[in-house]
Amino acid sequence: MRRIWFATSNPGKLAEAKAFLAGWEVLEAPGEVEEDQPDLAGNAIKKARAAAAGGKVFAEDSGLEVDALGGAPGVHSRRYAASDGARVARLLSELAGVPGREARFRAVVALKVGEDLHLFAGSVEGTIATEPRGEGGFGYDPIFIPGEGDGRTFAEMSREEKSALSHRGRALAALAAYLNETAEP
Ligand code: ITT
Repeated sequence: MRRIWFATSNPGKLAEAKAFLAGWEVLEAPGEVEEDQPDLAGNAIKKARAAAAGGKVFAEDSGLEVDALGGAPGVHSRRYAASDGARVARLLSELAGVPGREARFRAVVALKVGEDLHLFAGSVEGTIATEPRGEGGFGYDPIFIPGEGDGRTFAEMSREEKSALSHRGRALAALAAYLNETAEP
């Protein structure tokens, strides 16, 4: 099977990517870096470059932008608090009493092939729920309601349902199309 490395330490992201890249063996590449770049693309490139893997390797950086908070937590989504539960709690408390709960997830995938880099982006518009709902997914999924869905949060959907609408699903679909077009049989 064709092989590709994913430089991530997030098991939720890895599971989503494996489901997308059918026909590819997706291996987790070790390598933690400081995510100190000003935007998602910069961090994704930094993670892909730092990965201890040869051949094809990709990394992804993602974040949740809340309009009423001026786009926060955005590129700082992981550093917003120490755990998924604490991140969700902080966001809900920042939004208490604030009118307007529009938000979007964004993801940028950086694929490194030798010295070449290719970027694939995806986003999904939605709103922030007033309380967490659902057990699936990870991160902010229990409070994100995609606008193109049926009112359920991402955490109330199956992985397939989430990926059909999500920022990462869109970026991964573009990555998969590129890989399948360019890889040798
Ligand atoms: P890496 O090892 O791949 O860097 P990470 O968890 O550190 O994994 P990021 O630096 O890209 O990932 O941080 C993105 C954060 O944004 C992530 O920890 C979640 O809190 C949140 N996030 C990203 N995508 C999400 C999704 O699909 N659902 C819910 N939360 C998400």
